[in-house]
Amino acid sequence: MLLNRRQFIRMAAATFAAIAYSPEVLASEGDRVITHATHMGPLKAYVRNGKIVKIEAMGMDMDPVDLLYALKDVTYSPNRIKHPCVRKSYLDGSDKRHLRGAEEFVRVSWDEALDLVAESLIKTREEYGNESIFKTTYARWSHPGRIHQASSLQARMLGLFGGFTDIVGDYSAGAATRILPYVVGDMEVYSRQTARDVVLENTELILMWGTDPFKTEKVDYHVPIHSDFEWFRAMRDKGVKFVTIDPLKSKTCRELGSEWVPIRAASDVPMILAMCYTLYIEGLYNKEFIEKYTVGFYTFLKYLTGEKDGVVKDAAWAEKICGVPADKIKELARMSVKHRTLVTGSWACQRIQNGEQFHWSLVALGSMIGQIGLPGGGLYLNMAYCTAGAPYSGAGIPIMVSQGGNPVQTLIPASRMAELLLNPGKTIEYNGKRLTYPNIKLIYSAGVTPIGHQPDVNKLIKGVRKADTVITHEPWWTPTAKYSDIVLPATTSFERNDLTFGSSYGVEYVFAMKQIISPLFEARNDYDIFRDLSAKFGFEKEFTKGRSIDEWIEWSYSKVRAEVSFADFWDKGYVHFPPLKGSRDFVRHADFRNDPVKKHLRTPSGKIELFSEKIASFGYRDCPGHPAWIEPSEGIGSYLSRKYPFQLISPHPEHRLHSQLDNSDLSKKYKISGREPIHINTEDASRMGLKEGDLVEVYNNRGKVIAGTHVSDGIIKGVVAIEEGAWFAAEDPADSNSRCISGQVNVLTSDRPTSRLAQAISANSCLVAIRCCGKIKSESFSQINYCQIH
Ligand SMILES: Nc1nc2c(c(=O)[nH]1)N[C@H]1C(S)=C(S)[C@@H](COP(=O)(O)OP(=O)(O)OC[C@H]3O[C@@H](n4cnc5c(=O)[nH]c(N)nc54)[C@H](O)[C@@H]3O)O[C@H]1N2
Ligand SMILES: Nc1nc2c(c(=O)[nH]1)N[C@H]1C(S)=C(S)[C@@H](COP(=O)(O)OP(=O)(O)OC[C@H]3O[C@@H](n4cnc5c(=O)[nH]c(N)nc54)[C@H](O)[C@@H]3O)O[C@H]1N2
Ligand SMILES: [Mo]
Repeated sequence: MLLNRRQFIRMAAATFAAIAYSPEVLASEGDRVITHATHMGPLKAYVRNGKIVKIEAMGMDMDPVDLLYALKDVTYSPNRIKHPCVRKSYLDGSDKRHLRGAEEFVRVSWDEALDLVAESLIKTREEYGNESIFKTTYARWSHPGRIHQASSLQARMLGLFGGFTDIVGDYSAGAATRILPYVVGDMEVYSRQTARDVVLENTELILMWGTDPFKTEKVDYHVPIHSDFEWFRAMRDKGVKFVTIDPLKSKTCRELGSEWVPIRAASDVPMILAMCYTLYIEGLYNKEFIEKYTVGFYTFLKYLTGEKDGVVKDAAWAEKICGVPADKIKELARMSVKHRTLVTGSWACQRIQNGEQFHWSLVALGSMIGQIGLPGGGLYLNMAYCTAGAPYSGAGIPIMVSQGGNPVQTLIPASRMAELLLNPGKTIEYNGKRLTYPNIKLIYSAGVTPIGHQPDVNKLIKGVRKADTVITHEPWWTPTAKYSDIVLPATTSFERNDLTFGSSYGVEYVFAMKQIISPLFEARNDYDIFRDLSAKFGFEKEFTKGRSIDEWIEWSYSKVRAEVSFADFWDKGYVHFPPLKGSRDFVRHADFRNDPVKKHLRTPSGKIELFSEKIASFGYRDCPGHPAWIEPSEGIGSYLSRKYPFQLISPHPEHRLHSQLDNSDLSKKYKISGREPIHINTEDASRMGLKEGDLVEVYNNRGKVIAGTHVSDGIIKGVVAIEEGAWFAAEDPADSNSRCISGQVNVLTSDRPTSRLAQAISANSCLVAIRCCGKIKSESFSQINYCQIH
């Protein structure tokens, strides 16, 4: 049945109100209690008459978070996709692809939908080859299970189908993960870090560029048990000094009572270089460390002192760019060598133009301080993600259904989706190689939301509207689903059995993720969808290996080094693993410090490279052979800043997991008149006549969004912040440059890559202006939460 838009909105609003405003139901005796585990924590669900009435954190969760409870209302959200749907003109063959996102959908049967998916894949393969099929998934944030991992299952099916164009690198730390292997022989930002106990015992000072663990460790790539918060509080209580260098006074800064050093966005490199210069000119740096463990210092020094380019990288020079007073920069440099000091930096700081230089500069500073490899000193390049200092259990993790091989070798850097779609045949440089964009004809998303995570949404939509076919598996009518042709309703994690582990680095637990409720409406598991497609293509056996889902789960558990039988594990819902002996004593780089010859780093020289011949040999102007400050084209003082005076950053959302939970009740806690808040400094706001709660239009040459003003002293002047992840909602979906009325920040961000080296996302280098938003088409507001279709 196809409801008209008005009918649907009325119906959806009624259902939503019933769910949203019902008081929290108390557990009663007859309820079934079922355990599950999620990116937000392990939980117990109380089920009455087949419906979840209450979610409770499990006891091992040391600090349960609000996100966990919101999982209940999104399960029953009115914007669940109820049936397989196909965009009208795709189905009738008139192919008005320019109307993607603006046209109604028609409900079809599962058979019809899967036939259409299979036909489009076969047609694309026959006419253009497998390279023309683009799998958009690069991260795995849809759910933490080891079996129902949409991205791996999708790759498994498409690999057997002959392959697909895939993504290389990631969004999280795309620049760092490319440059650090040349510099320290490891991606470093994903590696195990010095054990918490060692830090608690030894560290005196922690310099945190942008790090906000009290926010970002609310979630885990697997299952968080939130044990880091206690560690940070113990350090605070012991008197460890924290310094937070961040345009925003972060949640962590407030929790820990850190010293807040406000800094302009995307300008940490000058500050860090000036600290290096201070250590050099004042003779405070650790010469023995530099001699014994690094190469290239003297080349770097020529740059630092201005011998190379005539610019002395001193604190006065840095202050002009980053806004941190020169005296503060010098004071922090001096302090860093007087104490046992950890240097940390968030990944946000490298999501900027030339973001590679952030981490390279930090390594240079850490080397000059000279405490790398000492207990509680040196670098800690992951302090805010998945508890990288947790003691490790050695349990062995449940194995994942493998994604299998991909016969197509074409890999496109994660940030390049719009460019790829718009410029087939274009060649780009990437990490010492050259890549040519294939001609993408079919876009396939499962467990990911590109119209959400990708920068420059309007440009992306132009690209998406070029493709022949766009397929999406989703539980909800997300923007990515709305801009598709074939939409397949996927089950949520609560509607299927699976297993996983937590925390990511500690592996203290293996969790059963038991099915809590029956699939809602016509939703099906991604696994079953890909299995059925495999059957149509004649490789079902290869896809399933003859296993049912329950058999996969048991097989996966068999790789865990547990003494508990599968049946007992499943019955109890989890197995706990104590830390391995010695894992509480781990010191990052201690072996290298103790024996730099035998335990050399995996760099060409075996040492830390402050000058890299390899990088220099690429000849990239945007990534020279040593750490350097490169004037951004979109930054403070750039030509564009005259027109767009505010720097806009897009931190990760405190009350969402990216876009997930945007449709939950939790959003009422922070949205302003239903829009994403824009954080603006009190003086900036008063100068512009803005007050708390005002709706404004934030705009630049890429797009316009409506946001709700949040006035704050906790943000530096000249910088504004909108958290990433609000669901995109076009004021006029037929217009590909339409204003976004929900405040999706990526309408404003640029898809300019960090540099030729990493080609990574640079979303935090973004300039905008703010003005009155005028009249907003009233009816369109309801699109934010309610899909007007089917
Ligand atoms: N401006 C800006 N943009 C950013 C960032 C930034 O800092 N600034 N950060 C970036 C980073 S680091 C990341 S990792 C990305 C994250 O980008 P994404 O991984 O795309 O973000 P999510 O919103 O988590 O998307 C997961 C999607 O999977 C869906 N889903 C959930 N369960 C299932 C399931 O069982 N099956 C299927 N088929 N789908 C399911 C959810 O509804 C959701 O739409 O965002 C990036 N974007
Ligand atoms: N609640 C929640 N937690 C998450 C996620 C989520 O979506 N929600 N996403 C997860 C994922 S996929 C990732 S990759 C990590 C991301 O982790 P991060 O990249 O560390 O997270 P962000 O929130 O982008 O940034 C952290 C801090 O850096 C600051 N910052 C931004 N730009 C600059 C800058 O130019 N200089 C300085 N000095 N500071 C700056 C921000 O204001 C913020 O306080 O978080 C993970 N944790
Ligand atoms: Mo990420």
